[in-house]
Amino acid sequence: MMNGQKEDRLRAVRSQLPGVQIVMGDLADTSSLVSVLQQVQPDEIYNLGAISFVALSFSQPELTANITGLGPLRLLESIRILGMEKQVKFYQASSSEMFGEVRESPQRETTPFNPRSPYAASKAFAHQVVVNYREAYGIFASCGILFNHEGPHRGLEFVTRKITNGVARIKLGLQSELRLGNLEARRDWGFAGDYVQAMWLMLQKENADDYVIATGITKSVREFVETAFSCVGINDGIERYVQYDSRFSRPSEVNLLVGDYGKAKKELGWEPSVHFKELVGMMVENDLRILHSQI
Ligand code: G4F
Repeated sequence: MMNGQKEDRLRAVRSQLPGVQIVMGDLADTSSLVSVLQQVQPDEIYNLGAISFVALSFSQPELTANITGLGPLRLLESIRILGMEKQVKFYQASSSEMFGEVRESPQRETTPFNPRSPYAASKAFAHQVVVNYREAYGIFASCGILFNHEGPHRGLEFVTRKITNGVARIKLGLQSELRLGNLEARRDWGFAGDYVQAMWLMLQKENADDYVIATGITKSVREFVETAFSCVGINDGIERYVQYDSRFSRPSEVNLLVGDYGKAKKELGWEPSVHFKELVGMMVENDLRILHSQI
């Protein structure tokens, strides 16, 4: 099942990569996964499929557990059903949300999980299942514990794109306020393109393992908003345009995330290449370009 925005993003990918073929499967249905794997005979599987919007997981916890938690289990079982354990490499998109109310900072591969949402609890379940299938059945299965990764293709429901789109609209006189929830939450924000490179590097290793992928720098939502406004030359944007709206606050919040990517640097030779200001600027520019083309 896909909403319109996701379909648009998939079409955009396909138009940039003409050789890409889209085959439909459903993480809620093992038989469809078995048939996709049979048809495609993949060397590598990257499971990025999930109900990935944390806020939605509070209103649809069972759906989230089914897709985000059980989906990877179904994929791994499909590999086993088909006897592909030695033929395929599996990547699981684990999430920094699993650290939740953090037990140490910065968070690394050994930091205990303390999830704060049905989404995070589902990701923690999936993560442990992947580790178990690696140990129990010898499947080459690696988890990337990815901190927030952003870019022009980010959905509008996530705070970064909501901000850059809102700021661009305000700059062009198309919008007069930006309604947000908690401005004090801190995240470790990196560029999605860098993080995709890390996923690929994990599956090129000789042995499967788990890696934190992050920038090591944490910024608040407030700092993201200020930086986005400053990109369009507005210095008092928060006071002038931002309104608090309790609808965008969560029943339980993750207050601080900051990752230690030391293991990925040492073992994968990976480092982030895009820094915070550049990332925000790239996203604001992209939204301005899109809006200009629509006016
Ligand atoms: O952009 P967010 O919705 O992303 P969140 O919850 O950090 O999760 C993202 O990153 C995870 C990796 O750590 C992924 F696993 C996950 O799938 C997703 O990609 O919210 C970021 C922060 C939160 O603290 C939220 O409470 O922004 C705060 N926030 C404040 N106002 C808002 C808003 N978030 C949203 N979406 N919308 C608001 O208006």
